[in-house]
Amino acid sequence: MASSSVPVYLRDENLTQETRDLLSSLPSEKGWLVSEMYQYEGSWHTQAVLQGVVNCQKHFEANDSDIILATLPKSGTTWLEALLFALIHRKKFPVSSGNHPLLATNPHLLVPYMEGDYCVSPDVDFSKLPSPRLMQTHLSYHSLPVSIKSSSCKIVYCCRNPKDVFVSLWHFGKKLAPQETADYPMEKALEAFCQGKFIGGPFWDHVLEYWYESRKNPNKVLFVTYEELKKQTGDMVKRMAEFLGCGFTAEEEVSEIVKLCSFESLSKLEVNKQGKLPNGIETSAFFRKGETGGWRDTLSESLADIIDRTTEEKFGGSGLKFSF
Ligand code: PAP
Repeated sequence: MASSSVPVYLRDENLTQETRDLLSSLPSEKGWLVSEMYQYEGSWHTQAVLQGVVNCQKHFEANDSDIILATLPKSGTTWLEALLFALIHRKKFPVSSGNHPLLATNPHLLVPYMEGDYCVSPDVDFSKLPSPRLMQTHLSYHSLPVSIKSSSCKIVYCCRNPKDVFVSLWHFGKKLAPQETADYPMEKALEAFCQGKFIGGPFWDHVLEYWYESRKNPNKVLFVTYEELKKQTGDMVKRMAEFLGCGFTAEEEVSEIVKLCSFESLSKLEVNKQGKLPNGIETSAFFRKGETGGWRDTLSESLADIIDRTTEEKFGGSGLKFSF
């Protein structure tokens, strides 16, 4: 696959014998965007990410002060990385200073992707991160490293309307790997998404598990949605700050953080227009439209209905609803 346009973390290279042995025992499926996906602890991963998941589970040691951002891909990761980074480090990096790290660095480089970093090696050093450490994961709650659950570290979980998640993924895949996705019809990709056979999926199990955990243990897990963040960004930033123990004082302004991290501001920065991540992905791929309900210009009503029906079936009785 050396000539593939698929980025390194989605390719199946540099696997250890231990990973190869594990892979041979797992259910596998041909995936959209990747040649093969494997089901581990209920979720679907590429070979490379699976190696990262296992390394992360074995070697990551959480500190009590750590903050973990958990999301499914395309659910608001980049935005939340920026908002959380800006709010927890606002004393160290004043937003009004004119040289805030977010102005010169893509959020993915300020907030490490845990299982992504562990893909390459079991020896990952997060000790140089500014304190409190902020890291990001796409892992399901039950697959998180034990120390995240046993320590007092906090988890912020963000989910997004599944139709927008699917559409965002669809365009991301097309941009990333035009050759590999060219002959794959949307109907087939959507069917796989609804069956949970998508990288990081199943969508519904991932969301529900964090939803129930947040209700059981509201001091440990804060559950937010992309849609409520869009509607009332300032209030949500304040709520996240309270949850993380660094609430805003009456005099402090939240609006500067909201503005700095907005789609309009971040997407216009040179670093997010022209940059590349070390894994080869162009930073512009993380900024497309940044809207709620944007699925309408890509999904037909009948395809949207399939996702709606699946959502109703899976979320029935949970109290969770998406209005877009
Ligand atoms: P990732 O999980 O692969 O890192 P993630 O950041 O969750 O991706 O998803 C990208 C989506 O968030 C894109 O949505 P779209 O395709 O529907 O447009 C992207 O535009 C959107 N996004 C990125 N930054 C922001 C932001 N600052 N505010 C709102 N939405 C954003």
